[in-house]
Amino acid sequence: MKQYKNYINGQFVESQQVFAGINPATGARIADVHEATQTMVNEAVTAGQHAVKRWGTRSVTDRADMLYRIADEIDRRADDFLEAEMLDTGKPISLASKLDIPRGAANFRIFADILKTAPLESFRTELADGAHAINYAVRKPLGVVGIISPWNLPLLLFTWKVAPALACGNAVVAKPSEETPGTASLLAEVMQSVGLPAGVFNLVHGFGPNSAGEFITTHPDINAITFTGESKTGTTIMKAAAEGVKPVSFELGGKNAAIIFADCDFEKTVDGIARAAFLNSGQVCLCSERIFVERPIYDRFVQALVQRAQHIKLGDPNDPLTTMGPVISAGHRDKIFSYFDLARKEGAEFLFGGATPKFGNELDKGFWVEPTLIAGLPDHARSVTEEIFGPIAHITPFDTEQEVIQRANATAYGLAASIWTTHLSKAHRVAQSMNVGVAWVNTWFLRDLRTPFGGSGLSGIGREGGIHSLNFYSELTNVCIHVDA
Ligand code: NAD
Ligand code: 6OD
Repeated sequence: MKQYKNYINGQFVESQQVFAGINPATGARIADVHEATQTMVNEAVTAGQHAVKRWGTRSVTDRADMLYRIADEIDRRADDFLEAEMLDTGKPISLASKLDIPRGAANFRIFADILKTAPLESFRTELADGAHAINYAVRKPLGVVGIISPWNLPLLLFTWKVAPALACGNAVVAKPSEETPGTASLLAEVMQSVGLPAGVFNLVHGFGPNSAGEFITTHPDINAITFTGESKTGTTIMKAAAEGVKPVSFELGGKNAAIIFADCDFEKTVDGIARAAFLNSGQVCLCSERIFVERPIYDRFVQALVQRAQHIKLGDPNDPLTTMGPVISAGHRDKIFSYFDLARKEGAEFLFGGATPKFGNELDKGFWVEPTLIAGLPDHARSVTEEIFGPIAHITPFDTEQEVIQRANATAYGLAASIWTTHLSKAHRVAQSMNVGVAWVNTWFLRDLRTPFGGSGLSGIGREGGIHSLNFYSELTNVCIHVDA
């Protein structure tokens, strides 16, 4: 049985309280996870406070070199990371080997590059007497940053925050989801083996309320909180952060629209939408749960999308031909099925899926949901407005550009949208009218890590990525120097 321990002040720390790590593909117990106590979280914060005094004053070159070493070590241990990620999530090797693990390393490399090349602003102020002032900004660490991440892209989303926080000279106390502790634990081994000073990276395992999550967010000496997860959890964390007026960065839920115009490149669009609806069993915050198709191609598009869904291969995550894994847990599967029931009650037509696949082997004990496509619901139906976060999408026709912009924007979320058309001006017009953090045209989940990423409304607060991450994870001091005439 794997043992996933806490990593505090450079040491792996066991706990008396242990919970089970489960492989969602089979339901089998795969790990003992050592839950951090309040005392352990306090020790992690104290270690961070001491460590940041040295780490935060190291040169940019030194810190960047350390990040490159971390990236290289993740690459060297890619197979270990792959195994841990697949056991924790059940995601197929075809996905984890292409997306999650390479992005884990890339996050460190890219934020090292960004740190070394990011400009700092400088302004010259002309004064009436002929004198002038020179203003320039300097970047300083915030201190100890609390990082809390979800289970859907565990290594990718954990490192997406750890890397820039360390780049900016902070220490971190970081908690992965209780569902997916594996890759974060390996990352702690990487930090130790590359010689990151003790206390700079602290890992604590546990749950949210009355556990490590709450202990981090309510700790008075945590200087900032960065969180990815459900919008409701964001509300709770924001209340805790209000107590110390702490900066927060929130990447939350979505109910994203895909808009398909009749002039799209049909085959590429069907492929793109099948990916946007079902990648990672629909468990990507950016997935398209609302698909709008211009009426002249609606029937043909539905038929083609159903065909693509039929070709999705659920099964053994280690089989390179498998393209879809299970959902994360029995609880999450039940939530998704409760939405299937709701959709039926609301009058949805199930065009495809809606059930549990049968394998006739150990996978039958896992948490599986077929890719599912529904239609026929009004835009205000609960199953069309609430985030389900599973392999399900609702598809509906539209008639005009203005109508679809209004319908796509009629949501409390504002994370992402995709627009599929070959008409250049329409692409720009519609993309710019979306009330979202990211609008893709003729593609989906194509990431350049220098670009702003985040959401509006229930989808979050702030932007990370590139300079935006550096700005969140640093305190800027403006130095203003008077120069006599
Ligand atoms: P979640 O909110 O249940 O849990 C996320 C993390 O928060 C976990 O580590 C959990 O232990 C912790 N947590 C829970 N309650 C807490 C509390 N009271 N105090 C402190 N920590 C607490 O989310 P999840 O189910 O793990 O992830 C799925 C959700 O994440 C979906 O809503 C999805 O859209 C969202 N998500 C958003 C993005 C984005 O970039 N916008 C990315 C990935 C996932
Ligand atoms: O690609 C990223 O940087 C990112 N934050 C992706 C989020 C995916 C949501 O599940």
